[in-house]
Formats: sequence, structure tokens, C-alpha cells
Amino acid sequence: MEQLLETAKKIKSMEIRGAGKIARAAAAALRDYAERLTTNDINEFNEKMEHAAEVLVNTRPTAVSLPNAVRAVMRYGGGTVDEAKISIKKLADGFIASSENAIKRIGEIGARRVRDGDTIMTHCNSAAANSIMAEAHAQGKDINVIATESRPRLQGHITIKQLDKLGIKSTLIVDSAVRYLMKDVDIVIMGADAVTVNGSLINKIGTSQVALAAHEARTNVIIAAETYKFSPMSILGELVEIEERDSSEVISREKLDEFSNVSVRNPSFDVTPREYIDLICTEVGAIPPEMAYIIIKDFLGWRIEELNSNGLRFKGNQKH
Ligand code: RUB
Repeated sequence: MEQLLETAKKIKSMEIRGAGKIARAAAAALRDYAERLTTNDINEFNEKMEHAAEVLVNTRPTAVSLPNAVRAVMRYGGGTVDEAKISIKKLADGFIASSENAIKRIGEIGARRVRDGDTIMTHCNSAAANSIMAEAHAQGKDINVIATESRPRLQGHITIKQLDKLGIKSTLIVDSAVRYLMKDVDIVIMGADAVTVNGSLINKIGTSQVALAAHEARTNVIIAAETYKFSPMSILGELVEIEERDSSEVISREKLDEFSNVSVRNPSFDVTPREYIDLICTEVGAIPPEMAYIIIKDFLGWRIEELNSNGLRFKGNQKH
């Protein structure tokens, strides 16, 4: 359990961050945990796996990729512990490979929307969004990326570093400069922590402001989102929980202690309505946000009946 708890801790502290990375780390942690379990009792094995799944899922509430990845692995089968371990390894490795492949594919599909000479605005740090910029650049398109710094955790610094390494020109701005600079932007490309059935996007705090400014300026907004970022539970009307993080990310405790009447809110994500999104680029194609249900039903394989019958409990060893 120690290694699995270590991964959970890294996800919570954001040492492992970004919805896709979190999902792959969770799948790998479950696979390695299963491998290390020494019991031969399949019931005990299943119980331990279910507990491990819960621990991982409770680390960060907003990234739907996390429960989706855990669920993909927890669909394992097998009558014995050895069979279950083989099944888990196959599912976890399959998830990791297809998720890496999805990012590459999104790059290829999304790059078609980027023209030579485009100025692209992005927010936070998204592997899927960066993949589109990387592919457009690799195709020889001359692009310039405006990257927000993304307070309070400054993921924008990771973005400019990654783009710089690829030889892509970028301009770093403070988050509040988004609307002022939108007039220079040809297209906005951002990632996703979750996409709901009605096509709303949940992503890093500030995403909805970028999208609103783009909407006002008639600038297209493209969201790069693997299919496992789509939220099956939103079919039942469940809202995606917005993570609120510690105030010390915004202001130091000592500074805050100087005041008597000040409190801090630090929501990590916000919700962008589908009206502000032109296209969602997934690995199975670019869709308008209105088509989100098709992804959940046809590509993630969830139907309302299944969700209603406890489909989202992390029950290990299911027959299917
Ligand atoms: C990261 C964030 C990213 C999405 C998508 O937030 O909002 O835009 O997770 O990233 P945090 P990716 O830094 O709090 O995890 O495309 O890499 O999955």
C-alpha cells in the first residue's frame, strides 16, 4: 500500500498534475499494487483493490479522467488472484497506451484547425492542447503562442518551457491581460479536466474568462480532450465537484494572519458553458460540444441503465 499511497500523495500535492497524467499514474499505481498483493484469497484481493481504487479517486475531485481510469482497470475479471492480476495488468497497460496515443491523435486532428501565421492563446498547462501546437509547428506552420501564467500555481511557466523546447515562440502574460490581448489572437486552444454530457467544460480556473473574452471577440475556442475526460455521471445530472485548494497557494499564512477580516477562496477549476466552445478535439474526431453524449455512450460505453444500477461503484472483478 505504501507505493500506492505515495502516488496518491503526489497527485494531491500536484507533483503529478494535469488530468491525463493523473489518470495514467492512477492506472499504473493500481496495476503495481495488484502485482505486489501476496494474498491467494480472491475475495480479500478484490476488497483490497476496491479500497485502493477509492484512495486514488479521492485525491483530486475534479479530473474525471481519474475515476474513468480507475474504472477502466477495476473492470478486471478472473477466478483466481493470478488471473485477476493478469487481467489488471492488461487493462492498465491498455489504458496507458491508448491514453498516450489519444494525445498524439488529438494533435493531428487539432492541427488541421491551425493556420500558418496563427497566434494561439492557451491557459494553464495541458498535454493535449500542447500536442496540437506541437503538431502544427512540426507541420511547418509558423505559430506564436500567448500563454497565461495561470495563478496561483503558475502552470503557464511549464507551458512556455515545453513550447520553448520544441522551438515554438511564446509570449507569457498575466491572467488579467487576456481580454486586452484577445484582439491579437486567431484561435484559443485549451485542455479539459472534465466535459459534461451537455458539452460544458471544466478546466483550470480562469478558463471560462478566456472563453468569454474569445466569444466576445468572435475568436474560435478549441478544447483538446481525450474521450476519458468526459463525465458519465453528468448523464444523471450530477455536477462535477470543483476542487478548492489551500489559501496558502494564494497568500502566505503569515501575511493572512496580519488581517482580522480577510478570508481566501481558491477554487482550482471553473465551468465554461458550451456556448463559448466551438469544437472539442478528441482522439475519435473533432465534435461540437453538443455531441458530448455520443462520446460517453458510444466511446466510453456508458448507458443510463448501467449508471443507474450502481455502475460507478469501484467494484473489482466484474464479469462482462
Ligand atoms: C491542469 C488543467 C489542464 C487539464 C488538461 O490543472 O487544468 O488544463 O488538466 O491537462 P492542474 P492534460 O494543474 O490543477 O492539474 O491535457 O495534460 O490532461
